[in-house]
Amino acid sequence: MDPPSQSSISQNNYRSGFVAIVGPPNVGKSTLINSILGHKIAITTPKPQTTRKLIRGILTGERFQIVFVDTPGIHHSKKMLNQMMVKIAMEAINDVDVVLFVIDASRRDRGHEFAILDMVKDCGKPIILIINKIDTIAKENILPIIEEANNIHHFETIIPVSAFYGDGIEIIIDEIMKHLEEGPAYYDTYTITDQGKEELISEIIREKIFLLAEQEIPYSTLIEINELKEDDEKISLHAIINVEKSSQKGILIGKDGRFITKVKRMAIHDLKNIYNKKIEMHIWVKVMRDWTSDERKLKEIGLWL
Ligand SMILES: Nc1nc2c(ncn2[C@@H]2O[C@H](COP(=O)(O)OP(=O)(O)O)[C@@H](O)[C@H]2O)c(=O)[nH]1
Ligand SMILES: [Mg+2]
Repeated sequence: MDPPSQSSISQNNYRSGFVAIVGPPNVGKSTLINSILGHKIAITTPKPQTTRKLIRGILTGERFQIVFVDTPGIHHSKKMLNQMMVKIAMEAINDVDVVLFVIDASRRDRGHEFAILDMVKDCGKPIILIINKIDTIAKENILPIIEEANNIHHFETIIPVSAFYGDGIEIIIDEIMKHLEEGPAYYDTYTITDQGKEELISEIIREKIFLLAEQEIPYSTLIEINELKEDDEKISLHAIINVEKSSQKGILIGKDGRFITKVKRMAIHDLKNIYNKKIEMHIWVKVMRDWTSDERKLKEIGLWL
């Protein structure tokens, strides 16, 4: 069957809108967008401040299109790069119809999460509270979290989910639908993300560095993809991994290049699955001194508002 044309789907009560996924770092925002879409478009790691930019994921149904926006975690930080990431997340709220505020059920203390909510709650948009990671707690402990949340803010609704296991995801979609107005499809029906291939590939490499490297190294990496070539069977590319200091460069390459080889192997493994093609990757590690506190550099790479 041919896909419906743009003009035919914008008629007949077709609904569409934008939804921001916001919250503190590490609560599972990126896992949630991947779970909703059924595709990995955003990287996820056990470490905070993984997501740097806005990532759009598009869910298209028979009669609707929802554009989800994954955002960097909102937190307090003195670092210039982190402050920019928070600003990017806060600004994203202005452009959406619905906000999903995500918290982590496994945390014992809600104080921090509710302090972040305080920064968001007067945005004038309907806010749906998502209590994520319910797989990590006993069922009877969910209700007290809901009660606590109800005392803090009047949410449109509160939905307990496990983004990791895909529990509760359909309920989120149903709730969002209640807030969507009639509107056109903004993206063609087969698009699932607005990220270019270069962006997604550099994110996958960054994810592997987050998973393998210690401490500040993943936060100091900036990846550029060059010479991307693709045919029916193969994708080939050059990746430049920039770090802030030469000591970091040494660690990232590793003894006899072992560390970087592992990063490369893991990234290739994922990319093969994503694109169903052979991947040929050349990696270089370079030093771009102190780029995370360099206004000019941040502007150049679009991490500046
Ligand atoms: N147990 C469990 N872990 C989760 C769930 N959702 C996310 N995580 C984990 O929480 C960590 C942070 O997830 P991520 O999506 O990167 O969080 P973000 O910083 O809010 O985008 C990762 O290790 C995820 O695997 C969930 O529903 N259950
Ligand atoms: Mg994230």
